[in-house]
Amino acid sequence: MKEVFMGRAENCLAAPVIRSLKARAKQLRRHVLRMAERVGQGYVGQGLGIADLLAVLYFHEMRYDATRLDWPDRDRFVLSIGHYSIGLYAALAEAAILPIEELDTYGADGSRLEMCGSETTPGFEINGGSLGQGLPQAVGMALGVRLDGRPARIFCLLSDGELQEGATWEAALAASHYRLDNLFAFIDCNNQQADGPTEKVMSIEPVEDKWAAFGWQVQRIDGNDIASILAALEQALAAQDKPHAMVLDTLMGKGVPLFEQRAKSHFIRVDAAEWELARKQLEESNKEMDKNG
Ligand SMILES: Cc1ncc(C[n+]2csc(CCOP(=O)(O)OP(=O)(O)O)c2C)c(N)n1
Ligand SMILES: [Mg+2]
Repeated sequence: MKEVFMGRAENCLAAPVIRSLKARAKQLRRHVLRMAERVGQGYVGQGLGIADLLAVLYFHEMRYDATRLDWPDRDRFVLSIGHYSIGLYAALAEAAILPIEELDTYGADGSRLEMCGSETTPGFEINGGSLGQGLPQAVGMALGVRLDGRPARIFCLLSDGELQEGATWEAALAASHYRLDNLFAFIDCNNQQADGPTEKVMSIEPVEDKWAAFGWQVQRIDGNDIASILAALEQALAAQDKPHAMVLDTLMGKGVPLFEQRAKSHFIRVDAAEWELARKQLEESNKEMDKNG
């Protein structure tokens, strides 16, 4: 096992890089299904929807040491949306930060893998649960590592629902004021939140214009397309003096049509008989994605 994951191949858009990241994303999705199946429920749609971004960050871009999680120069992944933890557990297990077998304890009493993750879990930088708290903390970290003269970057994942939280925008203002170009915010625009489609609950569009008006470098991409994520990261890394926002259009439940088509997919309960179909559908769509390069 490689101790320090230094990230970034020379030519990041090379076909072998994309192929291997797709294989990682596939594996993350398998872990997500396995975790949720044991408890029969969970934030499955979010885990499946964000697998492509997590594959790129954990297996291409971020620098970290799986054996030394407090390495001061590590890149930080800040999960603002604690309920997306199922996806992060999958990535941490693939990255050898958590034992793979521990995934079987997801959501169980006494487990370190709570449905809404917290910093007592190895690899978690902050506590999750209260929406709108992640970006403010990520701003503090970005400022802190810069003041310490460290090369670390901060990658923060937030949701479209969190754009309805005032604290998110206060943090956005501060980040551009301090020209935090070591800060990368990924906004998962799955157009879903607990009470239904985001556009119906409280519209947040036009999202890019809002981040641009707050002084951020902005891109909007298909968040389920690994090549697009890689290309957007390249552009963000080349842009200086501004924090970077990447607006990701993603599909909740990506890869499992049974879940993609659920009207209310924020927290899903799945009948015991449906899991086999879900697993089958994931393998079929994995094959389809392979065929499409
Ligand atoms: C401050 C705060 N307000 C309300 C909640 C309850 N809550 C939990 S998840 C959620 C939906 C947020 O939207 P989003 O993260 O986009 O949901 P998803 O895409 O996962 O369905 C809400 C309102 C919370 N956890 N924290
Ligand atoms: Mg959402």
